[in-house]
Amino acid sequence: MILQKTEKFTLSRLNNIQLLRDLDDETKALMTKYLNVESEYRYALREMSAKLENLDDYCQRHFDHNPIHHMESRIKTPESILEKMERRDYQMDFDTLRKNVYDIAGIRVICNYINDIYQIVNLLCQQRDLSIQIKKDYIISPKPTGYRSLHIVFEIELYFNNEIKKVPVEIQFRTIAMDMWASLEHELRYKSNNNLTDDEKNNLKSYSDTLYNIDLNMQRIYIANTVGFGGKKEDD
Ligand code: 0O2
Repeated sequence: MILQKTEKFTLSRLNNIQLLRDLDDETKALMTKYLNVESEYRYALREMSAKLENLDDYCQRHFDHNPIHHMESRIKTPESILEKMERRDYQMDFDTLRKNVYDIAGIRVICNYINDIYQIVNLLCQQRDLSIQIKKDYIISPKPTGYRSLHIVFEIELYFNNEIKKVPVEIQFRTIAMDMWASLEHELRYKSNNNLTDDEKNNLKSYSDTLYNIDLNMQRIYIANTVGFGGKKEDD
């Protein structure tokens, strides 16, 4: 299984009848609405994850190469959604949530090589029920911290009872090296209470550049020795 599910459905325990019984009617209605909205993002996450797994399987069969090393997915917790809405000073209603928060359903796709990332995105773009809503390429233009990843919010069409809904899913694509850097940097920043010294910040940035060069060099070796997906063409 390449999909490591890390979904935490904090509110799912509210499905517990005992808990629901204790709530007043207004809160109960609000919770039910929230769970309904959240379920749409969960369906979208599942469909998107299946598409990615299928693409990886297809590439394995036809090109003898798995572009995806592994995936992680999660539904943003209600606490985290509220924190983001407060931080951005949004109105606290479901309409504003739907229109402004794109990362309620999130997937991190860790690829072997940089080219794998762009090949997978190309293959996804050919699928008619998907469209790109937002694209931020922090691989080509890394953040000042050194953070590298390709962030894409895809809208996926979901079929409900006589209704088609477009639901956003944010995918962060990165290589194994970029993922290693991002998770350690995130932890270091957290441990230092966001108080890393300038030297430490500069070092982290230069480690990110070094890892990027390693990514490029490993990819060169892969291309030189591979025919097919991401490698040399048959007539090269
Ligand atoms: P989580 O739990 O990872 O989702 P915002 O979402 O408001 O923070 P924006 O502009 O919508 O900001 O999104 P952006 O900056 O394109 O991407 C935000 C996510 O990218 C972050 O999610 C991180 O996962 C990752 N990220 C961005 N910059 C850095 C960085 O410098 N270092 C590391 N390690 N990760 C980064 P969240 O919101 O932190 O939470």
